[in-house]
Amino acid sequence: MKKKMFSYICSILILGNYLNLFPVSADSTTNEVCLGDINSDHKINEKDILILRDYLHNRKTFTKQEFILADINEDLSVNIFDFVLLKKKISDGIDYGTSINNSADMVADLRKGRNFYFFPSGPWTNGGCFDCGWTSSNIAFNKAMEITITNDASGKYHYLSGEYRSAINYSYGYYECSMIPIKADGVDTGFFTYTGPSEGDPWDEIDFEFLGYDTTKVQLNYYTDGVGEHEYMLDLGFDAMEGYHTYGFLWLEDSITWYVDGVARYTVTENIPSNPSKIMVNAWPGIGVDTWLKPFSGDVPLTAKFQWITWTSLETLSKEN
Ligand SMILES: [Ca+2]
Ligand SMILES: [Ca+2]
Repeated sequence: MKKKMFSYICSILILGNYLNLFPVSADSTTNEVCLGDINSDHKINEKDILILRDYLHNRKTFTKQEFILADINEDLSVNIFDFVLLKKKISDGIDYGTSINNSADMVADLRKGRNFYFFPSGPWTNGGCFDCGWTSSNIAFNKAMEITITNDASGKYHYLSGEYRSAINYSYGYYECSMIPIKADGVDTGFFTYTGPSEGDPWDEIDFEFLGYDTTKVQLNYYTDGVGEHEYMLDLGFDAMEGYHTYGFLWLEDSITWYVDGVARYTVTENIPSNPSKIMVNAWPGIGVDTWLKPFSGDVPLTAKFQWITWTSLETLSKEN
C-alpha cells in the first residue's frame, strides 16, 4: 500500500512538475534552432540549403529576416562560410529535442565518446527476425554514437550492425534518449529496456521502435513475462529522421507513460512489467517480418545516431520536486 502510494505521489509530482525542469516548448525550440531555418518552416533541411545557394548565386534576394537566419556564424555577412556551416549543421543532426538531464542517476553522454555504463553487444546475432550480427566495429563515436548497418564481408551474416546495452539493470524511473533513427524500409531502430531468459529472467520489455518505412511515427510497445501485443503507433507530428528529438518513458509500478520532447504522449496501466532490465539501443534489418517492417532493400550503409541516454530513479525524481 505504501509502495503504491509512493508510486501515485510520484506520478502526480512527475507529471505535474518534473518536465518543467526542461521547459522547451515548441516555441523556444524554434527560437533556439531557427538560425539556418531560412524559410522559417521550423525545419533546417535541404530546402534551406537550396534557398541559400540561390542567394549566393544571385538568383534570389533576402528579406532582412532571411538574411539574419542565413547568417549562421553571425558575422553580419552571408557567404560561402554560412553555406558550409549550414551543410555541416544538417549532416551533424539538428537538435529539436530537450536538453540532457545532467542530474539524472545514470548519464551516458555519447557525444563525449564511449560510456562506461554501456558496452556493445556481440559478436553474436539475436537470430529470429534480426538479419544481422552485432559487432562493436559498427558502433562509432563522432559527436554522437553512430550505429551503422553494413554488409558482412565475412559472409557469416547478411549484415552487420551494432547494439549498445547497459552493463547493469535499471528499475522504475524515467528513461530518456536523444536520437535519430534510420529511415529505410525493412529497418528497425530501437530504444528500449529488456530482460529475458538470456539473463535468467522473465521476458520484460518497454519499447520505442522506429519502423524505418515511416519515421513520422514510432511504435510503442511493452512485454510483461513474455506477454506482448500492446503495440501502439504514435504519430509524432514530425519526421524523426530530420533531427534529434528526445524520447522518454516513465516506468512506474502501475503505469508506463511515453514522452516525446518532454511531452507525455501515451500511457498504459495494464499488466506493467516489473523486472529490472538492461537499457538498449540498436538498429537492424529484419528478415521474415515484411508485413511488419516491409522488405529491406539491402542498400547500405545506413546510420542511426544517439546523443545521450539517461535514467533517473523515482527517489531522485521525487527529490527534484
Ligand atoms: Ca527551413
Ligand atoms: Ca555569416
